[in-house]
Amino acid sequence: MDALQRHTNDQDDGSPPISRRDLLRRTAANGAAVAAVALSKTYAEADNAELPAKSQPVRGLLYPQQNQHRNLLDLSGLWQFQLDPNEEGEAEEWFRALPSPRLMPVPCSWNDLFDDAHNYLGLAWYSHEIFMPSGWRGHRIFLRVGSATYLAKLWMNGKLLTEHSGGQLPFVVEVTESLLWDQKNRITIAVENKQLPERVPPGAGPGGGGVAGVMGGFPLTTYDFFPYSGLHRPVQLFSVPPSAHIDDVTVVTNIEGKDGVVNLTVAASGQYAGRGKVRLGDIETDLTFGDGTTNIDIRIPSARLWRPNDPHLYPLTVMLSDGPSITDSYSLDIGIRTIAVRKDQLLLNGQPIKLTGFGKHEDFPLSGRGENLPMWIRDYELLRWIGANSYRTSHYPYAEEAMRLADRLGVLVINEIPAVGLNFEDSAELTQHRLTQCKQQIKELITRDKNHPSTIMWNVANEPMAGPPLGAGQPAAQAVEAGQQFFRQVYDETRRLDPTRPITLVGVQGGPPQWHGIFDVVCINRYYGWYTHAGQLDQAAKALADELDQLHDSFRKPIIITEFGTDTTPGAHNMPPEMWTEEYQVEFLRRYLTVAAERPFMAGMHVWAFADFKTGQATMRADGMNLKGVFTRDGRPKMAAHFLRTQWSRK
Ligand code: GCB
Repeated sequence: MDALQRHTNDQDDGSPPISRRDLLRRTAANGAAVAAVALSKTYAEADNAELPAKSQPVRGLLYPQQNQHRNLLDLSGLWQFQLDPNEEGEAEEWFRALPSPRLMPVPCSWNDLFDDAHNYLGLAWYSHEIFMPSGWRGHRIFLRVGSATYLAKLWMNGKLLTEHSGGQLPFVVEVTESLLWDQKNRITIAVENKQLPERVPPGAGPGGGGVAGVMGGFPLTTYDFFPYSGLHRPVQLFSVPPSAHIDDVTVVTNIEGKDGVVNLTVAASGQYAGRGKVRLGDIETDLTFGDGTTNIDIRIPSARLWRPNDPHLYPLTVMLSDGPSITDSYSLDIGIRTIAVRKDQLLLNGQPIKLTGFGKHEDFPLSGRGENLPMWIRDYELLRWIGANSYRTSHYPYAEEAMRLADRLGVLVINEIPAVGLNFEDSAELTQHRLTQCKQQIKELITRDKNHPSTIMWNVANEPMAGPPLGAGQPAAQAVEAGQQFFRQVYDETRRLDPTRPITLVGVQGGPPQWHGIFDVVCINRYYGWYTHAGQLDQAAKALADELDQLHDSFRKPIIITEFGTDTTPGAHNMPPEMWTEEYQVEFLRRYLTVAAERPFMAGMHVWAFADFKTGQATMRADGMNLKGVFTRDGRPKMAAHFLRTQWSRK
């Protein structure tokens, strides 16, 4: 272990170590005044803010659907919108009507549509009127917000109904009693995206809060992607029957010989103790509920297993019944597959699998982080074209439609909570708040995505730190220990919530290796040849190879490189390859793939990144962009994309 640390801390290229924190200090000279103001403002506000430490209840987060028993209204479209920099909206009752609204699409980020909203991270209001036909009367009606980044407060007809914190996961609230029939009803959602130290991801602040401005950027964040804000996923209204309804469905699949065994748990509302049915493919069987739940095993003889080259889905319908009549039903498509770790191998359906693919972002011009179905369809097409079988939802949960598509198209997903920018040198108090939120986020994510066969692993953090990254100093012992205790608890909670999938943590270059010992798979991000060993790919490849061997010796677990890549200006060329050129990106990727191919314990290689993406303005980020994509932001291939295709294409 010591040898490993020593190695990553050595700079054998003769260049001085780069610390991103130092970089901030050096490069933020121009932006220093702005940054200082932003820091003291956000931190002062944080002092007064109510810390969102209380755990929020998670009910079932089933994706809403329409059928004989359920209604569904998608409220996507143009909403009214108003920034509230002075935070006067609540006192002035903007939940009744916005005083001077403009139009804003939902889903969408607010940042790219109006210049005054571009870098805005404060409070903003969304308002929308819907007509409620009395045809829905007699049902229970819920409002579901797919994601509101970061903190949301929701009013219906002027009445505050709920709050939610955490930017990328849905929340649901019952609105039945607040609705007016055959009239217009006003929904108001206040959304706020301050970068506060006690949040996850943490904002930058004096006395704590990650590495302030990882890239020395503006807006100031602890992470390297643009802090897009707003209602990023659809808002939906749905109804369920008034008596009992299906609240949650949990599917766990196993393989016995040639058979698939589907373990099904159904939760119904209100201690339901009646009967039900389940249909899986052409198998139908009765269910008996007690105290609102039922559990059953269903065997599918000679099952067609779900896998990337044949992502077969079986239709599953769960029903509640009252005598011969069905009173509620819910359908989903399930895949029968297993995912496991055996020694240093990752096994899909009992067979070793190697992940090929990328870290991605939800990022596109104008729509920002808003759910963008054309982007998703094109991204999956490009993944198919290039021969990738997987990606990671860096650095937050992605849209539910993206997860549903992954099931259908046979793409494997490492599913990540928004825990990016954690730094265990911060105070114990901040760490405790973040722990509460990480546990809440993993709970909400598992509740939302547990039935997707495409999700093969949970990732609980990206690049947590215990001191400077990239070998710019030894991790601090106390911080390493604080992280150890933190991740032990997050691991145990994740394992309690999902006993089936491997759990991982994505480690930063130069970070403490010990934390990997807690997890099932070792995932690491490495930038030898970019942030260190700049321009020296032979030395970079050697450093990588040595570290991988040491990690394998230490842990004997599967290893995945979840990030490796170089910023590359599209159209920049040079011989011999130099940094920022397309040739350099190709040569860098070639070295890494070669090193991995020589090591049978390598379970996957995810290039950083799938496409160029927007980040804060910074000296190290040309054009406010991270250019490590192998595709441009609009999906045009760089040379590296063609190179990867020759390596990965399914033959
Ligand atoms: C990382 C981060 C990622 C950054 C990337 C980079 O290690 O996980 O969010 O974008 O490095 O390009 O520096």
